[in-house]
Amino acid sequence: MATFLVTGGCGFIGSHLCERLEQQDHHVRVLDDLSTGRRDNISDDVELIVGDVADPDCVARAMDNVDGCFHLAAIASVRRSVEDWLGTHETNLTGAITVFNEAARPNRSGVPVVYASSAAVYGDNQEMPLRENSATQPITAYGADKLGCELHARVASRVHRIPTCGLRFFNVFGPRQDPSSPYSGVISIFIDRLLNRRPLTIFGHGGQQRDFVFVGDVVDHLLAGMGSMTAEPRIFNVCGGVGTTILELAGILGETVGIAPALHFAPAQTGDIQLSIGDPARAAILNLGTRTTLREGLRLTVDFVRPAVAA
Ligand code: NAD
Ligand code: UD2
Repeated sequence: MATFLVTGGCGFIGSHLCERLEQQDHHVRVLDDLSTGRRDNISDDVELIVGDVADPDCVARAMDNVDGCFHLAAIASVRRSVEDWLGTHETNLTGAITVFNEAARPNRSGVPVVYASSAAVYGDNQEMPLRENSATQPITAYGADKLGCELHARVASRVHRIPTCGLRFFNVFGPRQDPSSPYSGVISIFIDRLLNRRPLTIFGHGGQQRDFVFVGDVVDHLLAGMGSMTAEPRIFNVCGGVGTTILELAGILGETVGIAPALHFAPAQTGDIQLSIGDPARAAILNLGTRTTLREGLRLTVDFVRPAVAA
C-alpha cells in the first residue's frame, strides 16, 4: 500500500483515478480548489486538501510523505485560455512548476510525478497521425502552457533527478464529465442536450476531427506511467488512433441515445484545431490492456447519465 497525491482529484479524470487507486488499496490524498471539481466525486476515505495548486504552501502540505504524485489540476479548457490568458497560465503552468519544485525538495528524495499534458501541444500540425516526436506548435495559451509543463518536467528530471512521465491526453470522455459549462467537453454537452431534447450546436462546419479516448483507458495509462518510471523524462500519447468528425459524433450519439439530433450551426471557435488524431504505438510499451471503442464508451457514458436526467 502506497500513498499517492492526486492534484485535481475531484475533477472528471482525477476522480476516476482516485477510485482505481482506492480499489488497489492505496491511500489517496487530493489537492483541489473545487473550481470545477466536486467533493462528492470522491469517496469519504480520500483525504481532501482544498487549496490552490499554484500555492507553494498548499502543495508542500499535500506532498508530505507521498510515494508519488499524479498532477491533473488545471483549467482544462482551450476556450477559457483564449478568454483568460493570464489566469489560466497561473494554474496550468505555474501550478505544474510548483508541483515539480516541491517534488524536488531535498527532504523528499525525489517524488515521481505523472502529469497531464494534452494533444493541444501539437496545435495546427497537420501531419496525421501525430507522434510524440511530431513538431509541437500550439496555437492557444492552453496548448502552450501544456508544452511548458513538458519542458519543466524535463528540467525536473534532468536537473533535479525527479522521475517524470507526461501523458498527452487526446479528447477524453466518460461518466462524471461535467456538461454544465459552455467550456465542457463536446461529448458531455451533446449527451446532456440530446437527453434534454435540445439541439446540438456545431461550431464551424463540423468536419473537424478528434481522437476520442475513454476515461477508463486514460486511468490505465496514468497507473502504467507511475509503474514504469525511468530516470529519463518520458512522454506518451493517450489516444485511440481513430479520427471522428464532430458531425459523425452527433450521428453516433443520436443512435446511442435513440433520439435523432437537431443540429444548429454556429461560427467556428477561435483557436479550434481542425485535425487531431494521435498514434498510440509508443504507449504500447506501457503494456496496457484492450481499449474501449468509441461506441462502447458512449454507451457506458449515456447509461451513466440517463437515470440522472430522467429523475
Ligand atoms: P476537470 O476540470 O474535471 O478537472 C480539473 C480539476 O482541477 C478540477 O477538480 C478542478 O477543481 C481542479 N483545479 C482547477 N484549478 C485548480 C487549482 N488552481 N488548484 C487546485 N485544483 C484546481 O478536468 P479534467 O478533464 O478531469 O482534466 C484533468 C487534466 O487532464 C487537466 O490537466 C487537463 O488539462 C488534462 N486534459 C484533459 C483532457 C480532456 O479531454 N478532458 C484532455 C487533455 C488533457
Ligand atoms: C482540447 C484538447 C484536448 C483537451 C481539451 C481540454 C485538442 C485537439 N484537444 O480539446 O486534448 O486538452 O482541450 O478540455 O487540442 N464543439 C462543438 N459544439 C459544442 C462543443 C464543442 O462543435 O457544443 C466542437 C469544438 O469546436 C471542437 C470539438 O467539438 O472542434 C471538441 O471540442 P472540446 O471543447 O470537447 O475539446 P477540444 O478539442 O477543444
